[in-house]
Amino acid sequence: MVIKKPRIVIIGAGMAGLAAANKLYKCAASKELFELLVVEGGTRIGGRVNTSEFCGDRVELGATWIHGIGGSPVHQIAQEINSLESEKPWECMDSLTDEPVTISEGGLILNPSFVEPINDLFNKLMDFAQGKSKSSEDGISKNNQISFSEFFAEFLNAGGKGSLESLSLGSFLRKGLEAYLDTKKEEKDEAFQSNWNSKSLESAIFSMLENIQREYTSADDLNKLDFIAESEYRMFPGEEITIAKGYISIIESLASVLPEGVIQLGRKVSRIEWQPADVQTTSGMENGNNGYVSRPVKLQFVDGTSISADHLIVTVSLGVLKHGVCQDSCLFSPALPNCKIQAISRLGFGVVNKLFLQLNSNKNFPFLQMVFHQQDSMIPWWIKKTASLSPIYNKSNVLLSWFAGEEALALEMLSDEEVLNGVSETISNLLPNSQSHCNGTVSSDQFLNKEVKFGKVLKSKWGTDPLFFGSYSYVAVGSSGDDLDTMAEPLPLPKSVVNKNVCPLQILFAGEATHRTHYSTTHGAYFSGIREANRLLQHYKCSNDI
Ligand SMILES: Cc1cc2nc3c(=O)[nH]c(=O)nc-3n(C[C@H](O)[C@H](O)[C@H](O)COP(=O)(O)OP(=O)(O)OC[C@H]3O[C@@H](n4cnc5c(N)ncnc54)[C@H](O)[C@@H]3O)c2cc1C
Ligand SMILES: *[C@@H]1O[C@H](CO)[C@@H](O)[C@H](O)[C@H]1NC(C)=O
Ligand SMILES: *[C@@H]1O[C@H](CO)[C@@H](O)[C@H](O)[C@H]1NC(C)=O
Ligand SMILES: CC(=O)N[C@H]1CO[C@H](CO)[C@@H](O)[C@@H]1O
Repeated sequence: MVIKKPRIVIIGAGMAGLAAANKLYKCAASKELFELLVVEGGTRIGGRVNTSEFCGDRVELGATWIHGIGGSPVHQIAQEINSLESEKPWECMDSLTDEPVTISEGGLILNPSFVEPINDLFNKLMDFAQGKSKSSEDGISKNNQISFSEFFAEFLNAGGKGSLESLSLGSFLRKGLEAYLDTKKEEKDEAFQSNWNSKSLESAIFSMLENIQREYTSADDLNKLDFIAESEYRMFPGEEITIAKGYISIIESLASVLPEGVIQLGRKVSRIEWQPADVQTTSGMENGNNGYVSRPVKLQFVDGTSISADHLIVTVSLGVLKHGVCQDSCLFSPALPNCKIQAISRLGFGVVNKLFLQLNSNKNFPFLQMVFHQQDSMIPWWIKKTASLSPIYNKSNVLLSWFAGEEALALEMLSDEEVLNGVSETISNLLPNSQSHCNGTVSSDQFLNKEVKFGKVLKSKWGTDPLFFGSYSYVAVGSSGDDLDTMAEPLPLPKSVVNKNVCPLQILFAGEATHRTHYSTTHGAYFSGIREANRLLQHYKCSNDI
């Protein structure tokens, strides 16, 4: 009698899928216990990890940073495989340690002493939102005696906003700025050149900082970010660093334990059939005397082929799920339970893209922070919410900018020529006139008044790629951390598995958007993959200590 081993299929060879496969495979007993398969729709492994090369430098088109090295499993792997050093130049962003040069539209170079207080204000507001400082000692500005708790109480009372439930990070930040500017009302509103006065300039610097936050979160508009969830998000302590041998080295390390053939590329799943409690069919579910066990899950691929599985781990992005459950082409049959559909549609999934430019002229391009007019700007709209343009390491001739939201999506549609024209226009607006300095002196003129010429262009395209439909998830106003937990629940939902005939754990969910406190990151994806692997290992009582 032939008893087939349980077959586990994982959809997606990104961080979550490969972490799960690695864990399942490494559990010694599982080699005997399971048949394991990873099906990937793309032609490469890595998913949103996409290390590439540009002008001889190693660059990341997707995941870039290890967000805090203390306790990060990604950092641990990077150390183990010696990935933090490299002969070949990489996107190490050490120029970040240099003082940024902040220039506003029209060519006004801003003295750090002018930028610093706004930076301070912004950081304190963010610390408060993230629950790092609830103490009333932290005034919103050193000079002003407003305490955060007072400010916050006032803020909640104002405008009938009352309930925390619908509070967005964006409106909280803006109120903070208003409160700050109000306390400075007495001071003379100095007029500077290029249609700036101190208030509009402070406000524009604040916007630049908000735009950095848009890139961190992928939220097109900070008013869409849930305020409460902000304090649930966890960061690892310690430095934030990039990976010298590339993020892909982590992925390759996870994949390296899997025997050939386990990962199948170019296998895009078009339909997932499963057997929830209420449409239970009896055919072949019993382990009959013929030894044949029919598997409850069936996968159909775009090329018309199909495969069955006992357990499926779905790691596709929230963007793919949003398309899969809400549009006419339904990925799941029967449809997912309503609570899942609700969570998928409520949670946010935004677009973040990176733009790399080859610099053909002067190699001393600064770490440039760009402050633009909110209205009446001369800058192309898709650049106006970009906060910085900087070399990827000291004196590199590769420059990098990050884009978020609508602007990031627009970037994907632009031709290289349109991108170069827009950036050149912006640079010549900022740089050539930069002789007069707002309140102070300028440290270095070496990069000024020199012609800036660009060569090649490389950009990511996460928004339009149908294997992703975006970059990473965020907790949108109207959703909550509970939705992230709902995302992680296996199917059939445990409460419906009362009937002995229903196969448990048919569809499991991993991926960054299933992690309540580390969503949006590679380590969140990693943890989620391990979590689902453990769920199956426990189910099969496979010893877990490796
Ligand atoms: C521009 C950018 C910058 C980022 N920066 C950072 C950073 O600095 N630090 C950080 O920690 N994180 C960062 N992230 C986030 C990080 O990359 C992701 O959170 C993480 O890689 C997600 O892994 P995952 O396994 O959950 O999903 P994915 O990597 O998306 O893996 C899912 C896989 O499923 C495949 N797939 C999709 N649909 C199908 C289908 N129908 N059939 C078969 N296969 C399918 C996809 O091709 C993909 O390979 C960034 C992401 C982007 C886009
Ligand atoms: C980068 O170069 C500048 C001068 O060109 C130097 O002052 C600075 O220390 C360098 N930074 C690093 C991290 O090497
Ligand atoms: C991944 O990188 C390659 C270049 O190496 C690029 O062509 C591709 O568009 C990138 N994928 C996405 C989604 O940006
Ligand atoms: C040169 C100059 O005017 N410097 C002033 C810049 O602003 C700070 C406070 O914001 C003053 O202390 C400096 O005197």
